[in-house]
Amino acid sequence: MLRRIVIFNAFCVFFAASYIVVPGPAYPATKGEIWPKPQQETKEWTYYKLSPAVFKFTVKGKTCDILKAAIERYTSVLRTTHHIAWKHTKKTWKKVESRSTAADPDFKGALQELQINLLAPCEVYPHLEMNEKYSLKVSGISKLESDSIWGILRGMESFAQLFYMAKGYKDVLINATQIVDFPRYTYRGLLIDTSRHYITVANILKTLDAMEMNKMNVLHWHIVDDQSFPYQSEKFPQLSLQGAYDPSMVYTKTNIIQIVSYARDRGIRVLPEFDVPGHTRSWGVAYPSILTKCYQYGQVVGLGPMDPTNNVTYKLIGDLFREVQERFPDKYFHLGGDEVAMECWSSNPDLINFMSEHNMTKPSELHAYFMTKVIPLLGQKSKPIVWQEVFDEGVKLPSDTIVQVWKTVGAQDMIPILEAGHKVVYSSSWYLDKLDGGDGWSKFYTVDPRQQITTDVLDLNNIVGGEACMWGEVVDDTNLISRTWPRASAVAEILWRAPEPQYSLSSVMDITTRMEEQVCRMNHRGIQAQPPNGPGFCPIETL
Ligand code: CP6
Repeated sequence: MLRRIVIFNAFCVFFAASYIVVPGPAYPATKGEIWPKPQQETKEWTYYKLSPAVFKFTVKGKTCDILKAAIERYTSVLRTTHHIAWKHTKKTWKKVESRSTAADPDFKGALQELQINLLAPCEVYPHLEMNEKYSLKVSGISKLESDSIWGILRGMESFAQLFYMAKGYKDVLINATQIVDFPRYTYRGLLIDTSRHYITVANILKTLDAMEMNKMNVLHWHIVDDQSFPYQSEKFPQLSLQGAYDPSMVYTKTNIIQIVSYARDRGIRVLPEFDVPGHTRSWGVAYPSILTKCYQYGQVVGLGPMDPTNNVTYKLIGDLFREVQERFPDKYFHLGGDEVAMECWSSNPDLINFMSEHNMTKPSELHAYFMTKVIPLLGQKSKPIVWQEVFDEGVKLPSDTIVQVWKTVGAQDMIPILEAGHKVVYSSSWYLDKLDGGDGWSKFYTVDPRQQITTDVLDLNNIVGGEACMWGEVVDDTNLISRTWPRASAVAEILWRAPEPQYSLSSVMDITTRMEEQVCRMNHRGIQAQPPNGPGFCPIETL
């Protein structure tokens, strides 16, 4: 429905302008609009100008390195904000042109400062239960307040997005505004896959910049897979020396520390995934003995998933994971567990023997056996996240395990998992790597994981959020950013905003216009997001 409306958008604008007399949104509703949409926002006509020589951020409450870095970052964003102009509807242009700042009684002069009042000491790292709520009041002396550094970061992004350029004015403007804002879901993730193609550190950092602009808070780093092993291990250097595409196409300890710290500064968790026991061919270049030999007609025809009967497998996994846990401070660790080639397991005579010795009748019991041995290797330091197969195959999971639903069957797959009391992350509808021939973001926008479940016996709060997945088979440095953005922005907004019971024509037009502004903004802040809505333009106003 939404999609059809977007295609017809141009016609609708025409009709609305020509024939239907609607009061229309009060100016400047289409500019300085925040993406993702805040929970509560009121804007007044009164406005200020940004004068970089006058304006300053001031710290009224607690401070810490994260806040200091954010002030530096947003000071520089505001310094370049004068480049941002925004495409207005004809109506809006006219209205603005008829005003002149000097004579305008609504113009209140230069914005003096933003007082930042952080009410509690900073936490060291962002985490699943982090508080991202903030309140923001823009007036001559503006105030941003939060109980948490993470809320302050979200509020600073919103503040930066409130500035706009209006035709006929040479100044960057901001309206008097009051916002109280917090996310609907606490887990708003983006998956990147650095195994199918190597992604440079610079591009991962750029991805984190874009995530911050869209208030996403989890980078799910699917770091290794069948095709390459770019994680450089100190304990097992051969893994990447032999398993990476090239010994130079790796993530060193220094790289990872930089990425984790850059993410932390932006309130983003970095969740490592080491997918086991499937998707592990690259591990076997250096360590073939940990993989299962697959048989056909009595002959070994290749290597398959990890060998669940070999103690060396668990020793290597345990030692490697302890090292990974030192580099990634997040409390969760993604163990994968998806798409295990069980036919290889059931072709191997040694595994067939092992199964009968252990009274197993199906290879999925081997999968359960494997996961049951691997999960305790995480120890106390991290809790597991697994792909949905691990749950589907009957593995007894610790109750604090998060299950990630990805199969295209979709939302109803969440029901048994919720019934078992697990937290769920939903991804089924959000595969960014698949192109559907169109601009594609509106298809992502229509999905709300919680609204798809109609039974009321479940604790829907256990749907902790969702994740847009950028699998890497056909994605490398050349297209990562433009294929991810702005479609991931649609997911980011769905996971943040309050849902509308029904998206009306005017709300769809509003979303479309706001999306256009967000893309323009991302482009001006160095993110090469694709055009979201077909023909249009994103002007740079040279002053
Ligand atoms: N790689 C890994 C993938 C996928 C999965 N795991 C995948 C498969 C099919 C679709 C999307 C993603 N490319 N390691 C499954 C989670 Cl449609």
